[in-house]
This record gives sequence, C-alpha cells and structure tokens, in this order.
Amino acid sequence: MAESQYRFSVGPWNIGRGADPFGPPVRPAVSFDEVLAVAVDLGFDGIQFHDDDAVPDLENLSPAQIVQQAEAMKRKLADLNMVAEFVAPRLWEHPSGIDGGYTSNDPAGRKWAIERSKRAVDVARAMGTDLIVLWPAREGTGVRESKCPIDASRKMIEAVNAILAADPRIRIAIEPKPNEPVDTAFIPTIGHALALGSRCADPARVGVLIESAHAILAGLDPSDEMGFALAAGKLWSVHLNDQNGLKYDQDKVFGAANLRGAFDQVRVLESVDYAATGAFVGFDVKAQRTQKAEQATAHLATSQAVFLRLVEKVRTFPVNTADEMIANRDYEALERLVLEHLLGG
Ligand code: XUL
Ligand code: MN
Repeated sequence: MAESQYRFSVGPWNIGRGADPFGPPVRPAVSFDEVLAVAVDLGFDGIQFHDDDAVPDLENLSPAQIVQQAEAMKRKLADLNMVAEFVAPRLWEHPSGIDGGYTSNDPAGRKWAIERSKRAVDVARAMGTDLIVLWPAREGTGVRESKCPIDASRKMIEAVNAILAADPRIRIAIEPKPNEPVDTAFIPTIGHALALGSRCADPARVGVLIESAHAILAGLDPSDEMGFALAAGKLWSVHLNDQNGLKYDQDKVFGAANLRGAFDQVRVLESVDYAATGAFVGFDVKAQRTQKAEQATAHLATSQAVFLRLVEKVRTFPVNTADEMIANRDYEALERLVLEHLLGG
C-alpha cells in the first residue's frame, strides 16, 4: 500500500474573477502574489504557469528579457519553498492564434505558435522545470470542412518535434480536451495524445496530463484514462476536478459531482504509488461565480481535503474481502462493499 506524500500544485487561473460568457467579473482581480500566498497557506508545493503568467507581456519582450524575468520568478518561488511545476504556452488568447496555433490555416499563425512555444521552453528552463504542458485549445474546428484532419495530425507532430528540438531535456505533457473553445478538437483523448507522442521524434519525452473533466467531456472514465496512461508510464501530471455530465467545462471541486468517480481516480493513483514518482497532483478547479471574494479560494481547500480523505478511504479499503468477492465473481457484493465503505460503514 502506498504511503508516499503527495505534492500539490495550482495555477493562477484557478483563483479567478468569476466572469462567465454571460456576464462580467463579479470579484476584484487577484494579484499573482495573493495567489502565491493562498498556495503557501494551503501547503501546496508547486505553481502551474502559462508562459505569460510567469512573464507578463512576453510578446513585447526580447528572449533575453523573458529569461531574466523568468529567473526572477524562480527566485520568488524559491523564497517561499515553492517550485514551478510546468509552463504551458498560452496560444489561444493572442490574435495570431485565432485559428489555432499549430494547425492554423495561416502559415504565419503556425510559425508564430512554434516561436511562442520555444519562448515557453525558455521560461520553463529559467524557472527550473523540464515540463511543458500543451493544451491544444484551438487545434480543431468549428466548421469541420475548414481543416484537413490528416494535415492537422502532421502539423501537430511537426510542432511537438520543434518544441522537443528546442531543448534536449524538455518533456511535453499533452492535456487533451475534446471540445471548448473549439467544437471538435483534433486531440480529444489520452489515446490520441499518446498515439501522437509515439509518432514524434523522441517519444520518451512526450507524455500526458489528464484532467478529470476533460475525460468526462469525452464520455470517458477519468480513472480508466489514468490507468491507460500509467500502464504506459506516461502520466506526468493530473488536473483533478469534476464535471456534471456533458456541459461546458465546469472545473468543479474534486468529487463534487461524482464522489465515487473521484475515489476511483485516487485509487488508481495510489495503486502505482503515483506520489513516489514526484509528479504533482494539480487541481484545475474554479470558484463558483456566486462566491464572495473573501471565500473565493475555498474550492482549492475543499478539493485538497476531499483528495486526502479519499486517500484514506483507499488505504483503508478492505482489499482482501474485495479480492474474495472478485474471485467468487460476486460483483453485487463488491458494489455494496464499495458503497458502504464510501458511506463510512
Ligand atoms: C483548459 C485547461 C487549461 C490547461 C492549462 O480547459 O484545463 O487551463 O489546464 O492550459
Ligand atoms: Mn486543465
């Protein structure tokens, strides 16, 4: 049974202003320093960064200035005993990425996306992390006939190869999501991400980050997605959260919609002693729009508390009894055992 200590991480975008597509912000902006203070308070060990979370306005800085600012950020984190978990190039907000980055129909857009990704590699190196996360946000279509899926697959591989070539130590974790902001994404699942990685120039340096909600949006079971990646030695980070069925990407508190599903995710992580690999447990959760500013970080504390309670639930699960039931093919008894255990019985 695993006994290792988990390392937790969070991104600045997880403490937000409460805006949604139907309304403006409902809370004041939260500075990066306040985010850091919350992370320290919660006992988190790592911060997840988009490239411009780490180096604001990087499009208007020289490569040398970018590195200088990233180094300053590293020092700021170190003073608080924190590290950067990963850096993700934010390709989906800039005008040059309007039609997707790597799969844009505009060659200038594709060139920009690769250059921007190389700057993200510089930022990662300067902040002391070897992990780049790629969420292929707009790498897909709203109108299916607007891009060729065969070409898109080739362009994605070219982009991943260019990033790998930028630094021989950099690793890439692809974070797939089937939709939003695009209607249909080219890399919708972990299977697609792993297949893409296996066709790149250096497959050993391409893995995945699994977000619970993204798997659910693809109609898949997050714990099985994790199991599939773990079997390949490719689960390099997780974004735990929850999702109430096929809606927009909700980023709910971990376990809030499906506590048993959350238990199953923790169970699969525990089964391989994920904590011992040094990989982080990240929470990609958002505060509810209705939450008042003073309590708008409770979603992080709750996600962490639920995770740790579920670790205890996994560690105290009556495995021998379950094994007997499985050997006897008495899955109704197993169902009852799991439910009673989760209910505290
Ligand atoms: C989007 C999402 C991103 C990535 C990081 O749904 O999850 O925030 O986690 O770019
Ligand atoms: Mn995420």
